[in-house]
Amino acid sequence: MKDDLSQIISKFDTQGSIEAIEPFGGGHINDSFRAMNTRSQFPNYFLQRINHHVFKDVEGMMNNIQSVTAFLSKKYNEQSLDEDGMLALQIVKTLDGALYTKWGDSYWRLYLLIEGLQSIDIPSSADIVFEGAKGFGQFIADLHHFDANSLTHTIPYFHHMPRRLKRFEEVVSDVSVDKDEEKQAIQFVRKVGNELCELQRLLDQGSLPLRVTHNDTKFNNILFDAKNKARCVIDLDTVMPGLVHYDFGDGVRTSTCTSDEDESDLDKVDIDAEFFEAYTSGFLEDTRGILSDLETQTMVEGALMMPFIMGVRFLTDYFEGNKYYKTAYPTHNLVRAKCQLELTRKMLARKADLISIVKKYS
Ligand code: ADP
Ligand code: GN1
Ligand code: MG
Repeated sequence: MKDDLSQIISKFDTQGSIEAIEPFGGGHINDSFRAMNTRSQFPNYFLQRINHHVFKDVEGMMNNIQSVTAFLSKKYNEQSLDEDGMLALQIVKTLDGALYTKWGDSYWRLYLLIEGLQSIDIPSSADIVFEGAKGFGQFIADLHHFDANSLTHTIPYFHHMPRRLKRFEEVVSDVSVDKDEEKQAIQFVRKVGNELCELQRLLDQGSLPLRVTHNDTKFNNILFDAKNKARCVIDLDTVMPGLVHYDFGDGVRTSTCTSDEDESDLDKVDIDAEFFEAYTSGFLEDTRGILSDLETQTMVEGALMMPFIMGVRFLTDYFEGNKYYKTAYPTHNLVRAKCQLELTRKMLARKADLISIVKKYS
């Protein structure tokens, strides 16, 4: 593998000489590596194997990322020489000028490693939540004038709740459900599923606009500097037309929950109201001016739908034999699903409070 990695990186237009390539980052989908230069005047790099079972149109996805990062770079360069300003990811092309390379059966891409910035898995303060949310909101506002129709749908129907439920039912009908915890999770999905399809109904009837959204605003998909300012939105594989609610909701799911995504003790899973307020105020800071009344009025639907859709997706993958997500143990997806469904349940119980918090900042 080490030799392969050196050979793979040699296909890209790098500067200096790479001395070490080490695994880096812990997402559920791609495999990431940090490639360090021997000489400090040259950049370090971030190498990724793209999961082409998940992202079937690698070319389309890389074209999306290239056009979005080029648009953002131009904007940020023109804006000011502000040292604390936002940065855009920068793709390093291959020696042939391509956006990725193929090695055996796998696909690889390279970015510049952004020095001095780091991701935060679980924020430790409301200030950090605010800053991250502000960064994700700014990403949407900065892409407000980018033509959403020019983007490929890198995963078709990614957040289409009714289709996710349909697939879930197909998979469940093919397996034997033995354990009580499995039965309870299925029951809960069936109980609230229809209610949580509200955003798709509004989208289908043309009441909500499609925007350029990130669609995977897990809190560790934004990098922070040493002063805890959010500086760069990363993991752009799913940037495509979507609802603003998805980006609001996934950030809420991953930064305002009192537990990890895969907490097995469900008593520890809840929403932290102070963090929710911080996320809401940060997210709306730059988006407030561009959103319609209905978008803000229905924003909480995103916060409810995102943990739910994750619960459904984890549970589906569990019953399908853990094919999609990386897992650490056989019931990992079941544990993740139960945690996300519990978060949904607790949030549904506090829906009215969450709506009034959003109203306060709208
Ligand atoms: P995944 O799809 O596996 O979540 P990411 O693209 O989010 O992959 O990268 C994994 C982690 O690597 C991120 O959470 C972040 O800590 C780090 N990272 C990603 N891109 C860069 C970059 N260009 N510079 C520095 N760190 C990065
Ligand atoms: C995956 O790649 P990563 O870990 O940032 C997934 C998201 C889920 C997330 C759950 C393409 O994101 O949709 O929210 O896991 N990405 C894809 O942790 O399916
Ligand atoms: Mg990520």
